[in-house]
Amino acid sequence: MGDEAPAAAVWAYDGRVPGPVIRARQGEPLRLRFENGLPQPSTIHWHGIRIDNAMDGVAGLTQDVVAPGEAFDYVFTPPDAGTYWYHPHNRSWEQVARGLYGLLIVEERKPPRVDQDLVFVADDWRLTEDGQIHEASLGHMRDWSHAGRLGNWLTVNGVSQPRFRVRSGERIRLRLANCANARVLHFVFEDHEPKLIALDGQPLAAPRNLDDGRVVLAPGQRADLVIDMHLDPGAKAGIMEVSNAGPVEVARFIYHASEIARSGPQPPPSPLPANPLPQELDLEGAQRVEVVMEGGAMGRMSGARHRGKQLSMRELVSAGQVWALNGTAGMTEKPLLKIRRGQVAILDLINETAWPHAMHLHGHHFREVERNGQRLKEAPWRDTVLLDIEERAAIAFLADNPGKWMFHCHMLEHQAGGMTTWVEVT
Ligand SMILES: [Cu+2]
Repeated sequence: MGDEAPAAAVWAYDGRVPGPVIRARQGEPLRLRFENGLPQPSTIHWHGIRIDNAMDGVAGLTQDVVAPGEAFDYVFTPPDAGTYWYHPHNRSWEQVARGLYGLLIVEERKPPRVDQDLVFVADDWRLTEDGQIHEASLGHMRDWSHAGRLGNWLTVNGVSQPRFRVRSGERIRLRLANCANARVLHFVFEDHEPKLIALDGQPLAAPRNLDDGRVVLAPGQRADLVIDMHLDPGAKAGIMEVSNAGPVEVARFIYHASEIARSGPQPPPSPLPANPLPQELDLEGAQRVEVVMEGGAMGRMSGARHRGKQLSMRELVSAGQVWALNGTAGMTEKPLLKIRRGQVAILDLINETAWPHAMHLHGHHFREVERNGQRLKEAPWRDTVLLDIEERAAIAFLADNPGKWMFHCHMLEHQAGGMTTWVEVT
């Protein structure tokens, strides 16, 4: 990757990719007007916000599409502080690929003290040789039935290899988000030891070191880090993406040549203030449902229901459907789970496919309570969970937000290709 790539023609919020960083305050109403200047209907989904259902932005489930030339007012009060993001929830596989996404930061009432609060919004673009969005492959079934639309050009904050200017001795907060359609990103920080303080917007009980020295983000996931810039003035250090054969530098810290913010080590970072999530989940009394994930290339699926009809694999493919949850491709009339408000739900996710998937629940955060048969205790709160090939995970959440909530793969081609369902909290 060089710096010479021409700017690609994109679809953008307020003319920018990523869209503007929206800063909100925890517990204070936010009012946003979406005016659709696209050639297609769209909506905006506020990913990770435990939002009023009517504001969740899911075309066909929580609202009608916003036609070209029309507008929609999103008004909601974010209950949780943290790092969230927004993107269309109509033809997301195309609209996100074209550049429609941005960060939504909900500030803590008492933010932790850092010298810089920086964003790191990653994307994986598929570009043509002359640096334009590869349009011919949008909607390509081969992508849909395999890993999704993987790109050939990684950007951070909309550019290739941005420089983050820092001073020796500074403490920074770095908010990472994976806004790629389908690629799972693995970041490694040269010569620095980040502490993880939040995942998917939700604070960890205690800051901790990175597992295997890397941040792994599936599409849709976020991580907040605190990094102490302990190198000498004039130093440089790369941030590498290492999911491919060799590491690729995607961004770089550049230390000021002479300025020193402070010298000597700093005390370890404190945990972020907790958000108003449940203290405990009563798993004994939970309503439990299996979610069998099937389909895709090299899968065992021979057919599935789609729009009320049992279809063969061939018929499914011609309907653009290649994945299924519990034997159904695409949305069902009835929810996967109907649950009374205040009850705990457990979803047993069983990945019977030859591909990883990033399952995203709307309107709630959940805790993973089992992974491949192993019980987990006090796992971090998340809104998106990555399951590797043939993995199983059980996730639990308190169904405290009434409405109709999507549950789908956030590899956007998998979602569009059938891996989508919903739960209803009554
Ligand atoms: Cu998937």
